[in-house]
Amino acid sequence: MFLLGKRHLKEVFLGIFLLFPLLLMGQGVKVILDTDIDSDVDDVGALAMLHTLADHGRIELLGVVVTSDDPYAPACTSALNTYFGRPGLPIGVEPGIALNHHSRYTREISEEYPSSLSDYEQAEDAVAVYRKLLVQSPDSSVVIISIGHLTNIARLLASPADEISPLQGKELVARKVKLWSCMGGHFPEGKEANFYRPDPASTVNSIANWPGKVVFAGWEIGQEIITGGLFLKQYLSEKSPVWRAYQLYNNFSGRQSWDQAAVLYAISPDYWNLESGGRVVVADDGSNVWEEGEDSGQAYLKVSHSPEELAKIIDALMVGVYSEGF
Ligand SMILES: [Ca+2]
Repeated sequence: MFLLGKRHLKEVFLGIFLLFPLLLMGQGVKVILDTDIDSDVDDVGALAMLHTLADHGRIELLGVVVTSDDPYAPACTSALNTYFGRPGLPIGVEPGIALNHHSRYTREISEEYPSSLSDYEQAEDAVAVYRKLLVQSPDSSVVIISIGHLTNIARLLASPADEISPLQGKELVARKVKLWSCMGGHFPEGKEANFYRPDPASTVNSIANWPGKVVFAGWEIGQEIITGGLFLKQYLSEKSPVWRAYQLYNNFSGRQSWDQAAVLYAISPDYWNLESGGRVVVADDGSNVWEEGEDSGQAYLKVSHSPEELAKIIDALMVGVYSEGF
């Protein structure tokens, strides 16, 4: 397969497309990504998918909230956005926190590629970015995809009325957001990093105060979907920062797709079944359990397609191949 040319690549993918029905959730859905783009590389894959989807009009990428204490994470994000032709995309951070470099790729990406942010302090407050992007959007039009810990979502929900909007954060979310697709938790019960590290109180607060629909892509979903391996190495330009990030991370050994699952669900919900009728209960240590009961607006993903099939779609979107059948 890896000896095929790019023309043959498209034929391979056309074969995949026929396996799937049209699963359009509506063109041009407005997306805000909230990412801890630092310790793992699946955040890079998720952001690459969103740029591919935006390039084809499937989504409108409004901005990226960087929920990370890595000093190079915002500039790395900006470098990726710049590479994909969106240098002016708003980027928010949590201001004033202690920074700690712990990534295998953020520094390199931020130094080797042009970006419109030079350092962490140059980025706007994530709460202001969230509030501005929500205010500018029609009611019930925004999908928030979170693929990191929930510090900035908790800050948004707790934010007071200000010069951006007379609405308090929770009211603003209730009015503007139609879906929160959250990579987090382990279902039906367990302990997963986005929920417990480093800020489990934000998980408890975010989930308790979220006023709308939330769907969790638990650890067990992305764990089985391996992407970013030799396929990406072969079919992505070596000049791409996505290629470079995966090279630096594990030299194309393949990686789980926890974050990309939350992206794929947000645009094509029919790739999974939903378990609803109940709610997630998060303990103070960030561990979680699904408690069956009345519909709460919460649900979690359950497998309905093979991980290998989903991996092909995710890999395709990560290297820029798109079909409306996705
Ligand atoms: Ca992540």
